[in-house]
Amino acid sequence: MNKTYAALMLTALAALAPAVARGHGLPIHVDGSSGVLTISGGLPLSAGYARQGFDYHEDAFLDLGPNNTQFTSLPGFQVTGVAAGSQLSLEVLARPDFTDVATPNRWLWFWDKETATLAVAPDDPLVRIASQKGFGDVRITQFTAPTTASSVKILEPNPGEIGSHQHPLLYFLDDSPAAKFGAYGFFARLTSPNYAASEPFLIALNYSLSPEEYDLASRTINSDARLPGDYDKNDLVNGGDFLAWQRTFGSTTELAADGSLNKVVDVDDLSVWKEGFGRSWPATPSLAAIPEPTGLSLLAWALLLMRLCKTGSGSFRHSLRTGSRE
Ligand SMILES: [Ca+2]
Ligand SMILES: [Ca+2]
Repeated sequence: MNKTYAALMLTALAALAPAVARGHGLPIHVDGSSGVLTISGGLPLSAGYARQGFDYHEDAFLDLGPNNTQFTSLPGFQVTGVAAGSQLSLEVLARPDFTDVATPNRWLWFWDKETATLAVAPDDPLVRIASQKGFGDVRITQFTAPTTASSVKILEPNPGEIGSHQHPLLYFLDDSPAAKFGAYGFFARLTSPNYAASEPFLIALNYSLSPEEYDLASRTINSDARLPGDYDKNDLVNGGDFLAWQRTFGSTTELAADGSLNKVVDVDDLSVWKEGFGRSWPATPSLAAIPEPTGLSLLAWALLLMRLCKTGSGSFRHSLRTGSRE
C-alpha cells in the first residue's frame, strides 16, 4: 500500500465515523460449515441473476468525503463456520445486459436516479474495491475488464474475527467529474482455496437513492443480467422455465418467475418467457440439436402444458422431467 493510498484510507475512515455511529448496515453473512460458502442476510432478489443483494440498509449511502470522493465500507461481512486463517476473496463477475445485446458484458452497472432506468453512466465512472488490510484492490468500470485482477482477498479471519461484523473493504466511487446519483452495482461471489465458491450476489452502492428507488434499482439490475424468461437460472430459456412459472403462478413470495418485476407471478411473465424462448448464454451451437418447440408451435405447446398441469397431473410433470410417457 503506498502512502497516498494509506492516507486516503485513514482520512476516509475518520470521515466515516459519523455514518458508523448511525449503524453498520446489513452485513453479508458467510457460512462455510457445509463446505460451500453460503451467503445470506441480503435483500431477496429472486427475479434475476442473483438471489440476494447488498446493502439496502438506509445507512448504506455512499458518503461525501474529503476531496469529493464518495466511499463506503458497507456492506460488511460476518463470517462463520470457516477455519481461522482461511483465505476469502471477493471475485467480481461480468454479465451481459440482456436488454441491450449491442453492449459488451457489463462489469459495473448503473441505475440512473434521474431517469429511473438502467443506463450507461456518463464519464465511465470507476469503482475501486480496496482491501483495508492491504491485500490489494479491484478497479471496475462499466464495460472493460479490470486492469487489476478481478478478485481481491478480503479476509484471513483470526479467531476473534469469526462471527463478528467486519468491514474489510472500502468502496470508492471516482467523482471526477462528479458522479451522477443512482445505484452503482456489480455482481460478485466469494471464493476460497478451502471452500466451494458462493453463489453470485449483487452489491449495489446507493448514491442518494430513497429505499424505494434502491429497491427498484437493485431488482432492475438483477433482472437485466438474466436472460428474459430464464426462471430457473440456468442461462437457457426452455420448458423448464415454463414449469417454474406454472408452479408458482399467482405467488407474491416466490418470485423467481416474475419476469415483469411487478412482484406477482402472472400472465405477463408468460409473455416474457415466450419472447425469450430458445435463447441461451453463452450461445452454443450444440443447443440446436436439442429438440424444442419453436415458432408457431410455441404458444400451443405452452397452452397444452398449462391445461395439463392445471388438471393436477403429477405424472405428466414427471414424464416431462424424465422424457417418458405414462
Ligand atoms: Ca432456464
Ligand atoms: Ca409478474
